[in-house]
Amino acid sequence: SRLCRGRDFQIHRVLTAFNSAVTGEREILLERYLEGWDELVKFLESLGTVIGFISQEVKGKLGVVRELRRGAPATEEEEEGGDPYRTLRSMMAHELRAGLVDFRRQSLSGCRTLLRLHRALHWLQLFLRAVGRSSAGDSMGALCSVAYNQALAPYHSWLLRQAVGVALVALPDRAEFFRIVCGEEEEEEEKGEREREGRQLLERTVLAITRVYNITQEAYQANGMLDLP
Ligand code: 1Q0
Repeated sequence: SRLCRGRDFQIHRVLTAFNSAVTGEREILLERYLEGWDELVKFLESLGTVIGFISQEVKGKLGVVRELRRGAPATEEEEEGGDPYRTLRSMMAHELRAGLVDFRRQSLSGCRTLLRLHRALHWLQLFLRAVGRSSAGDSMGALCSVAYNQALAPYHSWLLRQAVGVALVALPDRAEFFRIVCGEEEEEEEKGEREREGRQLLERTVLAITRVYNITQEAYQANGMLDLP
């Protein structure tokens, strides 16, 4: 069932990954960033087949960045730092230097690929914040689509927006959502406690994601890469 597969997902792993993705020098460690997404994919996969095309899309993007990373030997100038895909900024510098970033057409760069994940992280930030503030009976689909319309829809075709609208109808209700986030409650009386814990964890996760999002946004802005095709 949905719940059994959902047990695999651990929100604290999302929190840990995104927290440890940021270094003291405000660098984003790509491996940690991708690990945060790996955990989010588990959540998506627990939602079943209608959402399937969304988790396929995310897995595809993660695969592209990892593939580029595997295939990129450090150039001489980069030798010192080793892996050019270690951090977001080193990836940007490396891909710009290697001429991999195309500002006019679609290309297969880590920069344009991660930009898609970055926009999706904006959606997630808005959505989770709304979930944290929601009350019993609120529709997850509605919260989701408000965030979607703000953060992602402007970058999607009309056809895709319709498909997303259909997929959102299949979202679990709020109670099940919190069950996935907090784990299953054994006793009815523990429910309130679980929800408080869940909300707290959600809040900390939103903060971690927001920090990663803001630093990433600055880096894209500084390189004039916010609109990469
Ligand atoms: C929880 C429900 C998820 C609802 C997802 C909202 C809408 C997502 C729409 C995704 C459409 C994907 C189809 C392909 C789109 C691409 O064309 C597009 C652009 O790429 P490109 O190469 O064509 O230029 N790709 C994207 O825009 C990437 C979008 C990925 C969206 C992924 C969002 C899913 C995030 C999921 C994490 C959910 C965890 C929530 C709960 C955590 C626990 C508290």
